[in-house]
Amino acid sequence: MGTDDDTRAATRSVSGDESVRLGQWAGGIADEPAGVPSIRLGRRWFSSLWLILLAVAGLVVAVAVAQHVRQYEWLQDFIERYPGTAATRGGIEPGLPAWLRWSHLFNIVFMMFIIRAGLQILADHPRLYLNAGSTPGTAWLRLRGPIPPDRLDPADPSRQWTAKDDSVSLPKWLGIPGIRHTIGLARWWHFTFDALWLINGLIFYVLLFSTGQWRRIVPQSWDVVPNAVSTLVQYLSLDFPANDGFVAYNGLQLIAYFLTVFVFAPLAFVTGLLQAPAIAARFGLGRGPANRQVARSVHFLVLVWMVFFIAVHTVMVFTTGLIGNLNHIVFGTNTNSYWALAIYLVVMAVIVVLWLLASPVTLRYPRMVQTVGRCCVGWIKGLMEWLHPRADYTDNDISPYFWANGTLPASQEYRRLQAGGWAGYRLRVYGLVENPTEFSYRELVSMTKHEQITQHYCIQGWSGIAKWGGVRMSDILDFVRPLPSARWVVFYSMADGSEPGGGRYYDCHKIEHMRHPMTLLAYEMNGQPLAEIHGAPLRLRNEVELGFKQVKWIDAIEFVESFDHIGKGHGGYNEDHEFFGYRMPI
Ligand SMILES: Nc1nc2c(c(=O)[nH]1)N[C@H]1C(S)=C(S)[C@@H](COP(=O)(O)O)O[C@H]1N2
Ligand SMILES: [Mo]
Repeated sequence: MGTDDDTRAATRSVSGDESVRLGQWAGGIADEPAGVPSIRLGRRWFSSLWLILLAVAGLVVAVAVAQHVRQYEWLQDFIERYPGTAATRGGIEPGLPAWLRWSHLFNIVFMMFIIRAGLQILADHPRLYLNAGSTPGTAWLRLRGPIPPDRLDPADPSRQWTAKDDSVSLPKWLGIPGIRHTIGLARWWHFTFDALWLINGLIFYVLLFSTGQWRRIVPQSWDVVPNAVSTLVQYLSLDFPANDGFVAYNGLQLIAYFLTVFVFAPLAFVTGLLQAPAIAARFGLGRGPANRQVARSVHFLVLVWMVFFIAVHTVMVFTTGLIGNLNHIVFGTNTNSYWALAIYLVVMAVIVVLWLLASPVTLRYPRMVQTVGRCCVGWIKGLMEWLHPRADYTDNDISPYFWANGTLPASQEYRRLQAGGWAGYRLRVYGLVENPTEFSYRELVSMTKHEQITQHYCIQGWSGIAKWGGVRMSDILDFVRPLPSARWVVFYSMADGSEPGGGRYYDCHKIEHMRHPMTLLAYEMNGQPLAEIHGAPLRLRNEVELGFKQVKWIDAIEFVESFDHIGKGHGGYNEDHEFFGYRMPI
């Protein structure tokens, strides 16, 4: 094979205008719009539109029933006894303080970006499961039709249905930035605004409890339940209870706010983290009830609640005295000024403009989105890279099907080596090492073999558990002896990345990770020689990082001080071309 400089030159490609263009993006992948979500009941799939129909029908029936029963005296007695808002509620200053009103405004803006980018992330693997292996055919929700069953045979690599084939696009006004397989960009939006939302939430919690305002949204006695039932009946019978929101919330509001602030918001945070390879590998949460696919499903259900909450909340603001309500949230006073409406309309106009700008700006300036995102949250992700993985899976956990991803090697050279049973294969290890070495396949296989059962976490959302067998990177390091100046380890693939002319696939890893006993150059998967689709003859396992960093079809390994001069200098092929981050423990 070629020289070191050849390998590097092959990863380089021209930059210049880097805007995302449909038709060229992600290797010219054709558009595949998301469908309306469908939900599986047993063996049949139902469009979620039925849920909307059911909800409307249910609401109409509920109104009829509520209006009917409201004529009964026992119910009128009940409502009189529990009017909706508990009478004895001391300790709350009436009105909403300024910090609360600002926090509410920031929350709207942050959540708008979080939700839209979150949908884009879902669209990159548009199926939700409960099992850790993301087994085809076991999804409970999906945004597109079934996977073509004739494309699930790993022995037929060029016809394999990859996770990338499975991704779908969203309308640009809905997802950020809408186009298919833009998860790298969507994640910067999602995580950056997550961080802002968490800071906002933390300040909100602290001020809530230090000012006594918590009493507004934390139920303090069980009479909140009958009061909530009473409120619900009053609303449904279309004879609304008095809006006393300036002073205290009714039972239904109290429960809804409490759940949103103290149950669903923390749940969103926890289920987000549970999807991270570093967290799951550290705390052994990869299988069982907290596995990534359950976390992803619950994360999605939190989104459904949030959207439902926002919709109902907005309808109630409009139908229970709009001007008064707007005065509460804009000025914090119990007044009826039209200025509140004017300010509300201006703020909403700004929000609409931000909404409409998000996708076009992202598509036009993707590198800026990556850079800003990396500054805001890259370093937080970097902290998680210090977690140590552990493997506590058993053979029983191994996934029956393991999704595949990536662009297969296309060179004659690869075919020749493959046909020769890898007899001619050489792994070149070079760069900042005392002892640059070429390892033959035979030599690698004759070194001490290690096996581990671990879980793979693709950035797109799927996961899978497999047993990997191979050589520890630490053994390779002992052999080649890195120099103190070596800080990064670059894995070059024999395969190109997805972009035509984009050059060789590669990725950089921290040298600290290479010493970990679970960092492996794997040549076996589930007790069999590695299949072509999964990276034969050699692929990397670094158990704290996402799937795209596990370079397949490894050609060479280079030790460097910095990766600025490699490819476009962002730390890997997908970092260069799809604007991923190079620190990806989450
Ligand atoms: N050379 C190369 N390695 C690659 C890729 C690729 O496109 N080219 N894709 C990565 C991605 S995105 C994932 S999720 C894993 C998938 O590994 P698998 O096909 O064995 O599941 O390989 C990674 N390694
Ligand atoms: Mo991936």
